[in-house]
Amino acid sequence: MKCRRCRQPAVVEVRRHNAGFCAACFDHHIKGQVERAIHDFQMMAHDDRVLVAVSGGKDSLGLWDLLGKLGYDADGVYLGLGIGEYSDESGQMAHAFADARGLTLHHIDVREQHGFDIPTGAAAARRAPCAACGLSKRYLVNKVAVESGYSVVATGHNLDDEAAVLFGNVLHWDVEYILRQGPVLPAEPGFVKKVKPLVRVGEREMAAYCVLRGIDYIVEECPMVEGNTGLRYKDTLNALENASPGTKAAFYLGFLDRAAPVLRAGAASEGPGLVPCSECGYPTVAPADGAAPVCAFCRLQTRATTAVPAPRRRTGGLGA
Ligand code: Q46
Ligand code: ZN
Repeated sequence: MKCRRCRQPAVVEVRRHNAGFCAACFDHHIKGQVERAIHDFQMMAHDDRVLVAVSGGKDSLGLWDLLGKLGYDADGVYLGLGIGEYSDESGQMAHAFADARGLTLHHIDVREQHGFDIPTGAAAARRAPCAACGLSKRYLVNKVAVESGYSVVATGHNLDDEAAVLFGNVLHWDVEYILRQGPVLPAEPGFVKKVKPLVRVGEREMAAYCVLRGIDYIVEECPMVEGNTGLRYKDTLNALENASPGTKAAFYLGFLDRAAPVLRAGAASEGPGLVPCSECGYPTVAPADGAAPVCAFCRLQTRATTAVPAPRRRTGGLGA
């Protein structure tokens, strides 16, 4: 197979585009997809201060690399979730990437700073680990962004991730989530703008991008992902994609282009009113019963720390 752009031998095949690329032209292709997403959805400008949520995986490290190449002023934030060796290794990957390039990486150790880690905290609070983890990540990354003056938070959600989430939301007709699903969440008081510049790039493409760029990333999945329904949706979409390349992009990008505007036009314009959390001051939904408002993270932290035994010794050596 020859490179679509320069006719040299191809090293990567992108079936969705029915094309092969040599290493240099693949790099050009991925950069173009990210630039197009940033432009089409008005994600950020060159005078924005961008904070990349870095997990040590291919998507977030590849994204950080791409934003730098595209000339954006982007720092990173890594959250130590306390998920055993997975966290130790992913933290090392994130720090090695930042150190090699002289980039700024904020490091938040959830246990040291908030008194619980995800496995024990989720169990103590009787929450599914991924639910406790997801809400902690959203809260803590936003907190770092607000407190350090960033104007945009960028996450490494790719086309496969977003298509799987949309698929799940459609299967259950979770209209509220469908209305909020998009590559940009605008800023609101207490919340920094959130963007997903990889929505036009598939998971395999990001892995190939990192390999060709020599970016070391953690290949192992988080051990807590097992049983996560999102994985089943990804498997189903992969089967459809294998039979008919381009299905995922048609589903998700078609939703953004044609379905989302119609749904939003027909939706009630106002979301629930937000009030400051009585414990941390960040916005949260006002309780209907008139009780003191407490945000989901503060509730989780209280329940997790009340029942958690003495802190476990950390095995990694990644201080702030
Ligand atoms: S890190 Fe956290 Fe993921 Fe692990 S516990 Fe679940 S949500 S699977 S991206
Ligand atoms: Zn709070």
